[in-house]
Amino acid sequence: MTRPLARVGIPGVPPRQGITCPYCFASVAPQRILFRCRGQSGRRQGCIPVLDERLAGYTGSTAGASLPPAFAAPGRKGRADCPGCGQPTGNRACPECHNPLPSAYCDSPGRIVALVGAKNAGKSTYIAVLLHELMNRVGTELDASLVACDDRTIERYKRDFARPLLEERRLLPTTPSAATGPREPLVYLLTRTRSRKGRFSRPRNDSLALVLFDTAGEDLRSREATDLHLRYLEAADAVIFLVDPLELPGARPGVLDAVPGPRAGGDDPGAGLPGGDPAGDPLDVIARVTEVLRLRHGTRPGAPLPVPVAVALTKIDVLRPGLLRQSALHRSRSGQGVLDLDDRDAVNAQVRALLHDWQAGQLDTYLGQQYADHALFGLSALGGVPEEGRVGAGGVRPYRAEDPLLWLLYRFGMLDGVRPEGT
Ligand SMILES: Nc1nc2c(ncn2[C@@H]2O[C@H](COP(=O)(O)OP(=O)(O)O)[C@@H](O)[C@H]2O)c(=O)[nH]1
Ligand SMILES: [Mg+2]
Ligand SMILES: [Zn+2]
Ligand SMILES: [Zn+2]
Repeated sequence: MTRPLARVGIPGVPPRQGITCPYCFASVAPQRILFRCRGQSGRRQGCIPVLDERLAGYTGSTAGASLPPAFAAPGRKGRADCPGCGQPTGNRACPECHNPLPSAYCDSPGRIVALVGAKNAGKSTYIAVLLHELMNRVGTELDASLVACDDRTIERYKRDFARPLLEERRLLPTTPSAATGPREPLVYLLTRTRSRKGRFSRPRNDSLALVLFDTAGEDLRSREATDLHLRYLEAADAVIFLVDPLELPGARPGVLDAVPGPRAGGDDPGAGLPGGDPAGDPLDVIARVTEVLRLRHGTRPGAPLPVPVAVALTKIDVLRPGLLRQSALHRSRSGQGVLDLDDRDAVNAQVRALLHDWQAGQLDTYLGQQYADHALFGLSALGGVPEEGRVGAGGVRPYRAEDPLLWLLYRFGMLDGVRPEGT
């Protein structure tokens, strides 16, 4: 049976109207987006920095919140003159939280991709590796740039993700719950320039806002999940859902002997207990996310949600080699800057078969009932089983980590799909 995702030329998901701030998720009409003075620099005249209380309120700190003033103005072609100093500026800011909005994001409504998963599913590790891949190998392959939208994102990515995991090869610490500290997303803009067919067409830039919350599992569990997390999910145009195969009891026989049981040795009180923590059950977490998405889309209970969902089994390096040998998941992607739809179908079918073998077919059935479009993936961020809190001897060797994102780019019309066999 052909699933919708396998068809070439399916219409893309329609873009939303107006702009959703990727920091506070307010929906903002384009004419309400603020400008921010560029300030003084070298010989350029401009306003001096002052504390931006709105921004400080959002970040929970005055550090980095002293900036030249933000102001409302009609603007022309994305520019306006600062009422304070008279200098022109093209810098934009959200009228609600005063975070910077990249002008490319203001020009073409970007899409927001949200990443979710239970505690220990591998989110932090995946974020570290996916961003690194997009900034390097995959970015080159796609001819795409990945740019952090603010300085805090740059600093936090380095300090909390790249340096410990990729440089020092230490596993990342458990993400604290949002209740214990302010959490804000890492916000990136992924931009691809694509030439268009036709004599008079100019190349077009397509951009995607990658908004990555390293959500602690508890934040999705509790009914009183923080407001920001709910808005994050409600605003999502697509969801990447990470599932740890070690949380699926039926998968145990397929797991290498060297790999400890669910959450063994972790700081979770339920660590190592058979069945782990019921609230971390992947189907439960997906169901909670689905409830939130239904609030926004207001669809009838039975009607499928239009949000594309990529569901990825993480840590597939823990599976016995025999399980993957000569299979789609064992092959590498061709890496041609396109989505290979034959490969996509094969991986989707294999992951579906694995889920059914593991008595987790319900997961697939549920997704099929709830979402108009879901796709299954298998990936490994580390590429090998970690040992004693550290990345394995070979270093970080991600495997198919970018696949879910490539599929979403394809669904958004930002990446071509091909069938190499020419069917
Ligand atoms: N074998 C293997 N283990 C992984 C991989 N990614 C994460 N892990 C393990 O899963 C644990 C939890 O990962 P983490 O990213 O902190 O999960 P989070 O709670 O969802 O943010 C890590 O400490 C690693 O032990 C992977 O690609 N392969
Ligand atoms: Mg984490
Ligand atoms: Zn000024
Ligand atoms: Zn905002």
